[in-house]
This record gives sequence, C-alpha cells and structure tokens, in this order.
Amino acid sequence: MSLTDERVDAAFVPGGRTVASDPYAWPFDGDLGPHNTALVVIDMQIDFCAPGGYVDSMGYDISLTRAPIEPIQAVLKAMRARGYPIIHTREGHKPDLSDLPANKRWRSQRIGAGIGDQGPCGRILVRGEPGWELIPELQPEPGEAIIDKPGKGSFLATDFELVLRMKNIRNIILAGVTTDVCVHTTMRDANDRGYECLLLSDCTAATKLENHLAALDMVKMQGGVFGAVASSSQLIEVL
Ligand code: C5J
Repeated sequence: MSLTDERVDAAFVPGGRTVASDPYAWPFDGDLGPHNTALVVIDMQIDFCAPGGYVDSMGYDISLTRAPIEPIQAVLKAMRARGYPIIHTREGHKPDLSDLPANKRWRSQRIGAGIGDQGPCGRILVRGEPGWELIPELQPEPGEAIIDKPGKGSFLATDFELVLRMKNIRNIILAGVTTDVCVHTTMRDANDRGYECLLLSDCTAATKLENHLAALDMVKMQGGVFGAVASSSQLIEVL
C-alpha cells in the first residue's frame, strides 16, 4: 500500500462521500453530512473587509479580504439548503478593553490602527461598534451560532467547543479571514483537538496574497498536517 493510498484508514465508511481535496479526499473516513459537519465562517467583519475598518486603516488592500464574499455566499446557500450547521465568529474586545493584552494593543498602535481607538467605523475591534459587525453580505440567519472571541483562535475564552459538542460536530469546514492568522489559528487548534478540518481556498483570504498561498501550502504538508484544502465548487458538488 502506498503512502498516497486514500483508503489507508480501516474505518472508511462504506458508500461514504468525500470532497476531491488536496492532499487527500476529505474527510479521511468518508463520513460527511449535516449530522457531523459544520461550516465555520471566521471574522467576516467590517473591520476586516470594509472601507474604514481595521485592515483598511492599517493600509492593506481590502479587495483581497473581500474576494471570498461571493464564494462564501455560494457555500452558505448550498449548506443551508441541506441543513448543515453554520457558525460565525467575530474578533473583538470588551468596551473596557479588560480582555485586550497590552502587547496586542501596542502593536496595533504602532501600525496606526490602535485596537480600542476611535476609527472611521467606531472604536477598532471593540464589541458593539459598527466596525465589529459582520458585513451585510454575510449576515447570519436565525438559529446560526455566533462566537465572540478576543483572540485569533476560536477556542480561547469562548463557548465554541461547547457549541460544536452540542451539535455533534466532528468535521469543520473553514471559511473567512485571514487565512494566515485567525483561520489558521482556529484550524490548528481544532486539528489538535481531533476535529477533521477542510480549508476552502477561495473562501479564505489574507492581507497579502503570498501569505494566503503559503498558509494553504502549510496545511498540505506531512500528508495533510492540519487537514485538507479544496475549492468551494469541489465542496458544493458533493454536498
Ligand atoms: C487578524 C484575523 N488578522 N481575523 N485577525 O488580526 O485574522
């Protein structure tokens, strides 16, 4: 049996479905469906994707972080229609900034977009401010979970894992921004906790294209060290 053989796992579900992803057909055991799989849309907020937000204020090109909007809309439509659980996350801090580490604030101030400071979309990355809201194009539907997180990962200081457990989720499909920061941190952490992760290449973006591409590549090392990578159309065709 070669190292690239897809059926190395004896637990493969007979008649199971997989996505034609890289570097292996995902999920590893062919057990894919709304009973165990959720879409997690990370931080598609004004602060990351709209004029006057945090990413724009730092001088990065928001056309990069806006590029996943349409592909995410297509995935949401397909997964909602089939009853898959959807989870949205928002990065942000309490208005009194008691959950904002001093070094995170200091670093953001250095680049001219101090977290907690007033910007064109209100106080940057502060809960309840206009910039912290999810963008209008990707608003949650009733019943979809929203996880508020103070960090880059979705597990720290949140009820993300509890929500996953209550929905019996074992497979996580990742979309959102930024690929190299919040998406990767969430994926790595989920992978360490035993979740089977798929990153959607056209539903994610970074503030630099090279970083996005490198982040995709990192997932695929060592036989899929953090999981697998597929496009939105590769996913939609097997849902
Ligand atoms: C960052 C994020 N990049 N959502 N946050 O600060 O990736």
